[in-house]
Amino acid sequence: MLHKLRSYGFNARIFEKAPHIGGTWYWNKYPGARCDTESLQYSYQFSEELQQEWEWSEKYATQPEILKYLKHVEKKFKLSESITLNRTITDIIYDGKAGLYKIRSNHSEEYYSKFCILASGCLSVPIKPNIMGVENFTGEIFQTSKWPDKNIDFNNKNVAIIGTGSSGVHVIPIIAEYCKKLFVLQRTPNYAVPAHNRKLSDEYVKKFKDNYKVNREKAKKLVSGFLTHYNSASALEVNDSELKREYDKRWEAGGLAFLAAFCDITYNKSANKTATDYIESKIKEIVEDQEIAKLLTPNSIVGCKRLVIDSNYYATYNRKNVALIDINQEPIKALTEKTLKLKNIELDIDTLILSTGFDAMTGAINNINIVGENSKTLKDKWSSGPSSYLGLMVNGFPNLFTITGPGSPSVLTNMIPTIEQHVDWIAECIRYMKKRSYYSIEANLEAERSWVKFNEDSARNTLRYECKSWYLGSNVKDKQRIFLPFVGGLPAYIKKCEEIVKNSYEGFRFSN
Ligand code: NA7
Repeated sequence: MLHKLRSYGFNARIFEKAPHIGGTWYWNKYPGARCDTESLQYSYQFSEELQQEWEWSEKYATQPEILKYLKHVEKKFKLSESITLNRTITDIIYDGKAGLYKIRSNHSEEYYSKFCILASGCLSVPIKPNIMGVENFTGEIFQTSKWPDKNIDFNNKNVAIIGTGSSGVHVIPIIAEYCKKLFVLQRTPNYAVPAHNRKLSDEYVKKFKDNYKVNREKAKKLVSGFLTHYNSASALEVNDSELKREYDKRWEAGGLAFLAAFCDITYNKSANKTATDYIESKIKEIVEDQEIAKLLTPNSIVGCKRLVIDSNYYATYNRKNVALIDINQEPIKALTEKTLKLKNIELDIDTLILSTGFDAMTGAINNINIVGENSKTLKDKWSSGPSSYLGLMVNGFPNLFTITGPGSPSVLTNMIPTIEQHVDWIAECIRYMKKRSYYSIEANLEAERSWVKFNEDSARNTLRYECKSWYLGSNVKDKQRIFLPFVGGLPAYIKKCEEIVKNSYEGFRFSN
């Protein structure tokens, strides 16, 4: 965004809470942290030179490699001079008379800006459980989402981990290799399919890079925004051997493309059951102890929660030093100096790891006191659930944009191209305003309401409401249940954004 605005001749500055750039890829530096989207696609496309010169080493990049890439981008485009690190923005207050936002930081600084763009992340506010007696614990507690910048020695340590989402599934097999004993405290099992991560071959990279532009264009026409083969056949129309052949192929290839094995997996319960039956048979096959296999089996809808991409997760439960504990049977009671007390068991532990998720999509925005027209706060406006036109702007908050805000495809798609689409849209909008001497832009209430309703109705036509997930806000106490990302896929969303622009920014109003 900064690079784009600068290239259009605007003044811009980034404020970043962390002491380092990188966002998600700075904070989540736990062992095993890796992207679940292929590295050649999980990267910027705004510069052909950048995408040609950067060399990804693996199919799924590790956190350190992505952070290195982001630092390279920062250096290449000389961004650091316009980035202020270690700044938490506390208030963003609209002054209608001046037509400016007053932006305050935790360093008691005040800045004034005509436009304000929130790029505060979809998964950037971690949540953690309240465990009684936590202050008495003499061991160490780590959160995957706030992992310290140092090597942690797990040798000879008894470790407990809470949370078996993507982060937990990534970190568990790695720590299990080093620690004395690993207790995995599971509340809900997740479906995981293998990553089959590998070094990228020179031939593969060359072929992909030779066709980068074409590949990117093709990806934009797919619902997820990443290039993969979407099978147009229904899971209910093929016979058992065809079904198995397709799932075997997807399992062997690895990755999120498993959900594209058939066109109706995410829409039709019976079709979905063919996929869950397949994964469940794999769990039974991999995990030796069938009682543990049963505990790891979700008996749910695959793709309702985020599908987890794993490396060696299920096989880790065949290790003698790993124990799986169902906290529905054995709820966590308290921490003492050296133990984690469950209902009937006491675990002697040195280290506790929390991988308990995030207040997704609205957490970071709601952490800022954002005040719009008529002194109305965004938090108040969103008290019965977030509403936004396209996940880009909110009525009552002129000149305030969100990148991948609630109501945008964001987390259901390949994040980087999705972010770039927002960046382009916002930059073009500001340039359009400048050319016409418009001072402000604001989303119309009606357009906003109908977009929220459209997304909510669309989500209810899928299987997304069949489970509790952070997509719905159900992992945060008292958070309104609304389907947060746009479910209609990237092509439909891009088309809508383009049509709006063609129709002189339909659904927005400008003023001068
Ligand atoms: P997730 O996917 O939200 O997973 C969090 C996990 O923590 C999940 O298994 C939760 O169980 C569990 N959890 C949360 N709170 C508790 C408490 N209080 N007690 C026990 N267990 C708890 O977060 P991740 O960081 O793994 O992944 C987030 C995204 O990052 C992921 O989807 C990818 O897009 C990358 P629950 O299912 O709520 O019962």
